Amino acid sequence: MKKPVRIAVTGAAGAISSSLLFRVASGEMFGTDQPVILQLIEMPQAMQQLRGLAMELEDCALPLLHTIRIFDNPEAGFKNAHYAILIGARPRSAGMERIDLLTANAEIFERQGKALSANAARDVKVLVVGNPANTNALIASRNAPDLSPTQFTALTRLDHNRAKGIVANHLGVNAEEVRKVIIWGNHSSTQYPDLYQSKIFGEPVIGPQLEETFYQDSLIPRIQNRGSEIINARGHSSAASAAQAIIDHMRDWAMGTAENELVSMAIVSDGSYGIEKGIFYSFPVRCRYGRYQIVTGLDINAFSHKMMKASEAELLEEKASVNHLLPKDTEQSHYKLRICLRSGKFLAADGLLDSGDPVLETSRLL
Ligand code: NAX
Repeated sequence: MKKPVRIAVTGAAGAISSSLLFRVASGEMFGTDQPVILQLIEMPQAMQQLRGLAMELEDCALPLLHTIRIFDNPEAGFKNAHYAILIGARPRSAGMERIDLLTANAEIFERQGKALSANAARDVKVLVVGNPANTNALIASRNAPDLSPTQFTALTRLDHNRAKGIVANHLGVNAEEVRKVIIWGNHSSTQYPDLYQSKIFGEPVIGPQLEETFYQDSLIPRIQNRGSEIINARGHSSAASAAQAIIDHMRDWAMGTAENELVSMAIVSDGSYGIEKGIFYSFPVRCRYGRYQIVTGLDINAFSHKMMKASEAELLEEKASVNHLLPKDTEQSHYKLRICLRSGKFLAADGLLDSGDPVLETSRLL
């Protein structure tokens, strides 16, 4: 039996976490031979509810669940964590402007970034789910001077999975057959679901299987607005599908992407595809050995370029509105990734990449 890994989860009593934790403790994230220690973090007023959830977990008598601990603060909750899943965030309330939402969340993620930096395992892998996820990841990362920016990611896998699922359903194929879908940019309605690189049974999706005007005029807005479509239909935001996306994101990051496939992760931009450095932007990546690399050299047409830039513009605007909360002393580490991180060179050179996809040569640790 392996040594247990410590998984910290914030917003642990909430809807997404309630779908997630039982599956993590059953081995769906890191495998059925990997015991887990769950470090569950909530607001002080939600501790009673969290205690109830912890009791239910205990009552499952799951063989892989080594320990459950509950915390009302991130400093103790992140202690020695190998993985940190940051779901808890301030929801938008009536009359709240977008800037108020950004600022309210900035305070939460500033504290959590500092707490991770001071307390988590040195190789912690962080996934930010709480919205606005990309900018929350930026704030956490900029407030974590003792960790690498590449240890922080934000969730766009739900958008990625949505695109795959919707296309598969539309064309009557299994979702697994829809390969190389990409989500570029922000986890918001400016995200760009790119199917120009996608293949089904080795054939391009756009053109032979899906008419381009239908893709641009109907399918893209449908994927971009899927979150609202779900809220309108069920009265609550996505929970089970978000949990699935979290499992997929963390599993692939830790254990590698499937053969001949890529996935979408929001990560700190290193300037690839002309995207401004230092923002958290969703790119196509491949993971190996617990690290990720951007898939580079893809053909970007004029339509894609315009869509990618629109989402970048939104992220730059979000960054500008929280700029005063981003410490200056971590700015350089977010702009000079290529200098501080080299592990990908080994990865690209070791001959284990299994397809002709070009990958970034100098990549990142983790
Ligand atoms: P819930 O309101 O059900 O749960 C959130 C929980 O977080 C609550 O129990 C709350 O007490 C807790 N919380 C709030 N601030 C906290 C803090 N500072 N420390 C610890 N816990 C804290 O929301 P849920 O449906 O679980 O969604 C959580 C977040 O995920 C929201 O921000 C939501 O917008 C975001 N989502 C992001 C997605 C993505 O793809 N990136 C998709 C799903 C989801 O919409």
